[in-house]
Amino acid sequence: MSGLATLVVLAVVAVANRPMVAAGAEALHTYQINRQSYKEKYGHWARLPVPHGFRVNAIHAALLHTGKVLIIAGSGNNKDAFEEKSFRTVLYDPAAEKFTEVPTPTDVFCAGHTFLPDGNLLVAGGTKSYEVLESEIERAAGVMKLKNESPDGPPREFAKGTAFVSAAGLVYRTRTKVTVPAARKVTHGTHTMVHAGEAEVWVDAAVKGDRAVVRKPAQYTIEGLTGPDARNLYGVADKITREKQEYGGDKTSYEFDPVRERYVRTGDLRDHRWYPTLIGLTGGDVIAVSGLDEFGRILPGRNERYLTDEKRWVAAPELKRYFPTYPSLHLMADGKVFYSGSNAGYGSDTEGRTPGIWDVGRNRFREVPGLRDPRMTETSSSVLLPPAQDQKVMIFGGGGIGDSEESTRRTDIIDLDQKSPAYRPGPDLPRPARYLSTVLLPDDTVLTTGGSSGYRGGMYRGRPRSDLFNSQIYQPSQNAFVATADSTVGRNYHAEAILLPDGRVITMGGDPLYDRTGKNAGTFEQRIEVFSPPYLFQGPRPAVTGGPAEVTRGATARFSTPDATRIASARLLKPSSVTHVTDTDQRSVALPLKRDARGVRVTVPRKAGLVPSGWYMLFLVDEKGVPSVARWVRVR
Ligand SMILES: [Cu+2]
Repeated sequence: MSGLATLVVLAVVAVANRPMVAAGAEALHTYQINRQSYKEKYGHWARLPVPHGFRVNAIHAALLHTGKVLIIAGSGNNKDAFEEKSFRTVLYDPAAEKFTEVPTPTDVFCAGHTFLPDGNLLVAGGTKSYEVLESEIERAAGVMKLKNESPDGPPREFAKGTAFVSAAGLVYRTRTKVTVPAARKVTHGTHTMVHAGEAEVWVDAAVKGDRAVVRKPAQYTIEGLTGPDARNLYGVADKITREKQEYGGDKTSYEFDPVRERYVRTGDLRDHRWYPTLIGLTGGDVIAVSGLDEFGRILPGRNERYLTDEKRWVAAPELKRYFPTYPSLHLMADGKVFYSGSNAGYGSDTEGRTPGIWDVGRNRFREVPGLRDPRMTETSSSVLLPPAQDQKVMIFGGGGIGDSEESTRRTDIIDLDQKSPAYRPGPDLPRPARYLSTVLLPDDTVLTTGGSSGYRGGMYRGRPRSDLFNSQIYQPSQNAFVATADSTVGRNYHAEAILLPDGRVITMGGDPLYDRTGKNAGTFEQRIEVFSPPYLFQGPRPAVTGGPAEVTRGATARFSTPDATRIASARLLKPSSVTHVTDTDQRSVALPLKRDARGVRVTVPRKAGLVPSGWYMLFLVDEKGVPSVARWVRVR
C-alpha cells in the first residue's frame, strides 16, 4: 500500500469511528447512570411522557392536596395565544400518571398565588396586555389621565376611540372605553374643596410617526364636549411617546378548587397586578405585594389584603411599602414577614432591594446586613431551611438587574432567631446560577436544580447558551452541597420544581430567549422531568398506614406505621406553589415524636407562624433518611 493510500484509509477509519466512539461513550454513560450503585449515591432523572395535547408552557405550578400538580400557562408568554384568548391550565396526577385540561377563564399568566387554609389556591392578577417593543410602535402612545371637576351628576362614560386634542391640534384616541367618576366635595371647616374624579386610559396618536410625540406633561381637551363639560372634563398626560410598552397587569382573582378542579371567581383585586407576590399571614388572610399595573408601571408600594372569609380584596394603605416585582417573602414564626432580597422582573435598581424583616402589624421594616453580591438578587431563589423551627433562610445565586449577563455562585444564610440577624456566607454553588429551583426534601435537605448562568439561558462568558444541568443537594447539617445526577433538560426563566407526595421531584418549564445557536428566538421548554433522590434507592421505605386527616396546632396525633421502630423523624411539608423562583408556601415543620409498637405520636407546634393553617404532607423518615410516601393532613 502506498503512503498516500494508507493516509486515506486511516482518515476514513477515523471519520467512521468518531460517531461510534461518541455512541460508545453515550452507552457507557447510560449504563453508568442506571446502575443501582450510582442511583444510591446520586439519584436518578427520568423524562415524563407527556401526551401531545397536554404539553403546555409551565409558568406556574402548585401541588394540590389531592396529590395532583396544577400546571398553569395562561397565555404562556405567547402573544398569539394571548390574542386568540387561548389560556391553558393542566392537571397532572402522578399517582395515576394522567393529565387533564382545566378551563382557564382569563389570562392568569404571571399572576401571584398562594394556598388558603382550606386548600384552595388563591390566584390573583395576571396579564391584561402584552408588551409592545419599541420597534413595533408606529404611533406615539401614553397614559391619559381623564379628569372630571364637576361634582354633579353620575360617572361619565367615554367610548373607545374618544379623541383627546393637544394644544398643537394633534389627536389621540382612547384604546378602550373609560368611565370617570364625578368630583368629590370635601369640607375642611369653612372651606369646601373639590377633588376631581380621575380615570386612566391608554391613548394612541391618530397619526403615525414622531410628529405626535409629547415628552412633557400637558393638558388635552376632549373632542365634542361643549358648555360646562368642556371646562370640567379634560385630560392630562405625563408623556406620549414611542417607548416600549410593558406588560399590563390584570385584576381578576380566583380560588382554584382542587376538589372540583376549577377556577372560582372571587372579588377583583383593587389594583391591577402583573408579577405580584401573594403570602398568607398567620390569621388566614393573604396580602398581595408589588406588581405592574394595567399600564405596565410598577405599583409605588400599594399593597392589598384578601379577606379569606369574605373572598374579597380590600385596600391596605397601612401596608404601604415598595418592593420590586415578585419579592420573595417568607412567613416567620412570630408572624412577621422576611424579605430575603430575592425578586424577579421589574423595579427600581436602588429602592426595595435590601433584605429585611417586615413587621406587617406595624408596617416597620428592619433591614438586615451581610448579604454578599447585594446587586445580584434578581432571579435568585430563597427558602426557609428545614426544619422551619430553625428560622433560617438561605438565598441562592441570582443575577444582575434586568437583562444583565452577570450571575453569582453565592449562597448566604440568615438566622432570624438571632437578636441582630445578619446574612452569613454559605457554600458556593458549583456554577454561577440564576433561576435556580430549590426544593425542600423530607430528610431536611434542599435540592437545587436547573437555572442558567446567563440571562434566560443565553450568552455567558462568550458561550451562546448557559443552561445548567448540574443538580446538587444542600445538607444543612454539613453546610455543604453534595452533587447529584445531572438533569437532561435546561431550565431557566419560567421554570418550576416541586416535591411530589411520593418523595420525587417534578421539574418543568424553561423559557430561553434564544435557540441553541444564540441567533434565533428560543422556544418554550415543554418537556417534564422527574428526579428520584438517592433516598429512594436505599431499600424498603417506611409506610404510614393510618391516622387522622386533620390535626390541630398545639395538639398531639397518632399515626400508625409497621416501621415504628426505625422511624427517626416526622415532618409536615407544606406543598409548593411556585412561579418565577418565588414560593411563599414551601416549608418543612419538624414534629417531635414518641414511638410505640405500632405507630408514632407526634406533636404539632402551637405557633401559626411556624405551621400556618392548611394542607400538609406528613412524611415519616427512617434512620437512614428514607421517607415514607406522604399522607395528607389538614392543620387547623
Ligand atoms: Cu414572567
